[in-house]
Amino acid sequence: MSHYKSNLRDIEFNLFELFNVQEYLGTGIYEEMDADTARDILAEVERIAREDLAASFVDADRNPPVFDPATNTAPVPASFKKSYDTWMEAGFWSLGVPEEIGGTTAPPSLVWTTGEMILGAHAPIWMYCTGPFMGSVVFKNANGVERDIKIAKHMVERQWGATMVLTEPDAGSDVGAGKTFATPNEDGTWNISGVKRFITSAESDLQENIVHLVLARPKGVEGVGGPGTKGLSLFLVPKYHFDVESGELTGERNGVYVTNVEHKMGLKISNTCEVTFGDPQVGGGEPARGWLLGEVHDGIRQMFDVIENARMMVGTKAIATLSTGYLNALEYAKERVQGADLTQASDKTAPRVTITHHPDVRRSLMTQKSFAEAMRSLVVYTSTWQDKVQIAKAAGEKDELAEAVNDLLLPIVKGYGSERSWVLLGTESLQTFGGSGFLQEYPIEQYVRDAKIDTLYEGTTAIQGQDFFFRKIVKDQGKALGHLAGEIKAFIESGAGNGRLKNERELLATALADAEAMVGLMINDLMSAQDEIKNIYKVGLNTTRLLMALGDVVCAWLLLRGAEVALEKLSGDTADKAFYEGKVAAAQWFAQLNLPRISAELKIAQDASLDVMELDEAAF
Ligand code: ST9
Repeated sequence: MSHYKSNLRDIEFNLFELFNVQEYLGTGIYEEMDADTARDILAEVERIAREDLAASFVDADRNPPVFDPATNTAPVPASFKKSYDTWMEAGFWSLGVPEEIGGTTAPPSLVWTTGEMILGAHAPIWMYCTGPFMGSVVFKNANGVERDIKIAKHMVERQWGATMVLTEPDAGSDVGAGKTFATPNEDGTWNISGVKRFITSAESDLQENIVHLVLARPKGVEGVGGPGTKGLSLFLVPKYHFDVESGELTGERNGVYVTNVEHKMGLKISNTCEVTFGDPQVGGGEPARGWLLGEVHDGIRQMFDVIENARMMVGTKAIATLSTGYLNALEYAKERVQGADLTQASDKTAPRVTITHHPDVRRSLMTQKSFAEAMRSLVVYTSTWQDKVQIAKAAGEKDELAEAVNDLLLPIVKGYGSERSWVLLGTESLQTFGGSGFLQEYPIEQYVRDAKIDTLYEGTTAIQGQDFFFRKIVKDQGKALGHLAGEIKAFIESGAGNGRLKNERELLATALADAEAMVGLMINDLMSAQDEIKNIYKVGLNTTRLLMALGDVVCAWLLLRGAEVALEKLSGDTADKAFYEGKVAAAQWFAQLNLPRISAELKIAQDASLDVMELDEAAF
């Protein structure tokens, strides 16, 4: 039986009942992708995810790749290869990749909802198969250079692997501290030298070739390669050399070798590699040759095309895992008989009941359900803004508002989504199983181990909090936040829910006002830092708090919007009564339990003092 429990009903609710994507599916650039086609794709992906991709979930964890230093290889187990091949043969990986390089036009809202199911069933399959997606980034940044467009096409058509190569042993969050450098050759290629760390999918036996997208500092050219991220350029460095015209491998190895594979807490099938470039002592000692993509010093901007997509992926992965964790916990709770109903607790002869009868188990299950469904809505809502960006782009326009709102939401999806999911998986989903949750007999312990990384890679939660405040609010001059707050206020004032959601709309109004006050407070602290620089620490003490608080506000709002739709359905004839009642209950639960806490968070933010920063290190 599959470990993976999908929630296709709720995915379709979000797409077609809440956000109404059918209004633009089947039209314009999505002419070939109407709502029926999208539903068929979702149903087939759900089947493949549950039956084929989930099949190798346990084996891949128990028998992870072993690094062989003699050959610099780390092959994956046969079970995983079978799942991977099934996914590649199904062809849905091409959704969202531009048609010009061999992909299939699809709205991001469809890409991320199919993505939820792959990521929930077996995330590393998605992570190993992102070569064609990275081909899109190469295509986008090729600046019309034929060579790079051809490389992008080979990446798609030949289904090569690809990696994002930023991190170094001493340059993690601080990418600009990277020392890997690149020197130009006369033939237009560059030689890359250095050691990178924590590189996902840099080695496996799944693809014929891997193209590494490497940030390095150009050297030996006057005036380039300065310090920080702005001195970095992006290079395409293949594992094997190939003929650029045909894509055929030449048989020559490039001097880029995996020199270690990390031993990790979870997500073990996903090879996390140390990669050494151009070291004469490593492999055959060949130079690591690559091509510069676009212009020098554009590397960090180009790499953020990858990072933004990867941050969305990580948040979606975490949330997908919470959803299947909850549904596994629910199934167990419905069957597990333990103890008497609390109203009969003193009667030792009272019948024993399933644990769903116990108040604390109901509290836990509804907490899991409400967060899983809230954050799914957050992912789908965010992806509908990406749809708008894509539609405008296809019309030769730029939807600046959609770009800014998407940018604002990304750290919430990634930072808030991963934190809430990982904590709830450990404290609630696993806990529902009692001691059995600690056993490998059930999937939850692996979910917990596999989901922890989501708060760490692609920018830790601290980085997400800083990005959210300094870049997405302050640098944006509050435009996207102002728009979002405006939408939430319109909902609060709308009378949505016909009286049934009155209390929750009031809770939302207070929480939004508190979150806005927190933003105001932090902006004041930031301004005052111009006179007293240490006040910047007060901002730094609150960035993660603000991210989590606004995440709660946005999630509550999205659930309440869903509840409004559900109440409308319940007012007529519906065969789906339990589903819609569940939507209303989850929204009310989320609002009642989480929104009042934002007032306390504001108070904590207001009371932030510099004491902790002034404390001697020795006192810690
Ligand atoms: C990793 C791998 O963790 C994990 C698993 C990967 C799984 C693989 C799967 C990948 C799938 C991906 C497929 C892709 C396909 C795409 C398809 C598309 C259809 N937003 O603030 P400044 C830029 S890898 C956008 O001064 P610092 C911007 O250009 C490791 N851009 O930064 C800016 O210039 P300007 C992950 C942003 O102080 C410039 O950077 N590592 C954003 O120099 C400088 O900005 C990390 O994530 C943004 N949010 O450097 C690093 N932010 O201002 C975490 C910055 O002129 N660290 N830019 O516009 C950080 O993010 C740091 O904040 C820092 C700071 C490095 C940016």
